[in-house]
Amino acid sequence: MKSADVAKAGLGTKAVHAGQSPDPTTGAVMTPIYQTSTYAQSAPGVHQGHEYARVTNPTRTALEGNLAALESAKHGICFSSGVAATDAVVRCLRPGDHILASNDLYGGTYRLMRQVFGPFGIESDFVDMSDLAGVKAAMKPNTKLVWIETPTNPMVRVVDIKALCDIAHAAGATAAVDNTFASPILQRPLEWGADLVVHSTTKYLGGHSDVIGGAVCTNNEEWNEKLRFLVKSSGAVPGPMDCFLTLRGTKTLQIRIERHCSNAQAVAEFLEAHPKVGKVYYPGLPSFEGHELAKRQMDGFGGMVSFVLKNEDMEDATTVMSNTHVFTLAESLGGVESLMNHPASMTHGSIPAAERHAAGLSDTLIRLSVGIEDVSDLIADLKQALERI
Ligand code: P1T
Repeated sequence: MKSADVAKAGLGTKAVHAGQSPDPTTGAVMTPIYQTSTYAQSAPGVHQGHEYARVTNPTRTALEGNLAALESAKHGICFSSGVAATDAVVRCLRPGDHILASNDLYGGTYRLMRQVFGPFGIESDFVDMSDLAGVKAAMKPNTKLVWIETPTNPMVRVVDIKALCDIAHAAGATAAVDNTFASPILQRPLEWGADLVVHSTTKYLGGHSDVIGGAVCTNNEEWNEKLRFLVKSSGAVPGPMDCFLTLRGTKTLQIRIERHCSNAQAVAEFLEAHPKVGKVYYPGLPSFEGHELAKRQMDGFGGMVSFVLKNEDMEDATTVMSNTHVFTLAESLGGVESLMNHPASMTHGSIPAAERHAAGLSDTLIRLSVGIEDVSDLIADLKQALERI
């Protein structure tokens, strides 16, 4: 497709075509894996757009164009992991700057901000971003970055992107949204005023649990330049094979997300009706606090469901987590296969228990990444595991 036509097309079409066209030398329909570290120059400085593969690689360039199109962005910048993408954004701050972040967020993001950047003089505070007055009160004169996750990891809370971006901008801060849980099919934060969208492409974008990657998308020229400078200078780049796998993943993103959403809705409804289950966290449940906001801000409710048992007993929770056969107990999310995770000991173990508890994250919370299998098999699997307690 011509790029002008792709720009006007729907998200499903963009997912398949944006950033790519048949290879001009061979006609290959799929973007080749340009497995090279460097590019020939016919005279010093005379080349075909690529000099050295840390800086650019055609497979990565195709992926960057694809992700930018999906996020309504001019620029996409790819990194070797989601954490590397976050690292690059935070690295653009200076000692003495302050980050205000969500208190319900990926544990690795907390660890990076506090334990890696704290010693370099970058302060960070973590607050409940559904409390807009609390967010305003927590802003400091040196707040340079407001870090938003929605839906949050692991409690799938939905927070108001536009209202939070307005608060950030009124204070002259940059608003970044980690859009990993929603994917651009369900939510495009730049359209709500965010300056930066960050992804762990390891998750829904890659979609098959076979690659680690990250990306930042932006319409802001200054941020694009800063991040590209870091790509070149710090070098946390994905390899061409990883970019190819991610690009192959995004082609089916829209249909996978549809199935993730419908399966997750059914799983959440099953859990909510189950006598042994306590609170179920899923934006698609009318009983869930963020449901109305999710209806306005998102085009679907996503594939992530968390829950606690009614008795909040750790031994019982362990029994459930150790006895599923379709859900695999593992870190990560967003792949075609269903995963189950225990945030307190796995993905969020680096957040001190007191802070986890203050944010409402129970030690017995179980997080599900609902895959695209037959939903009857998923529900039967959870049912038999719950029957063991
Ligand atoms: O794993 P990596 O690609 O580096 O992505 C980090 C990351 C960033 N943002 C969010 C919202 C995430 O959930 C993650 C990674 N999360 C997990 C591995 C997990 O199981 O929650």
